[in-house]
Amino acid sequence: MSGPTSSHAYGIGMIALIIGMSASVVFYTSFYLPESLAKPSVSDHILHPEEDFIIEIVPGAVVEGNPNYVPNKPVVALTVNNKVIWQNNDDTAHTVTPDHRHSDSYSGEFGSAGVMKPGETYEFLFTEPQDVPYHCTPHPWMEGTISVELSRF
Ligand SMILES: [Cu+2]
Repeated sequence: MSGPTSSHAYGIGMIALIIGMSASVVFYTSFYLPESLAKPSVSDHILHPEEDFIIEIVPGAVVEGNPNYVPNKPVVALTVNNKVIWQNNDDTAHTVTPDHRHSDSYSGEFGSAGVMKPGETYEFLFTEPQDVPYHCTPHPWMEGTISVELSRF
């Protein structure tokens, strides 16, 4: 007589186990995961600075000794001009590649993906103070540094 009872208990146990597992999956995907993947909260003024800052890769930049990234060592300020756009005005493809792997905690990895062809741009939103020395992969004599500081106001 104990046969049916124990298999009944076994069935209920299995159902409880399945419900428990589904509940943890739902909890994990809808609460835990989004929380851990969420980007740090950044002030709206930093996400939408007053103006863009343009660094031009000037015509003739490919020739060693010529100016290349212009301006070459600018300082930009958070909330003012922390969105930086590199614009390739040369007739050769170039890159913007950090000297050492570098990332911004909001925007992620810094550096152009592959080359920027003539006329193309690469933009990056800096959200925290940092100094990033960078260069061009095909033309390592092309070097620049971008510095990001807190706004004084
Ligand atoms: Cu180059």
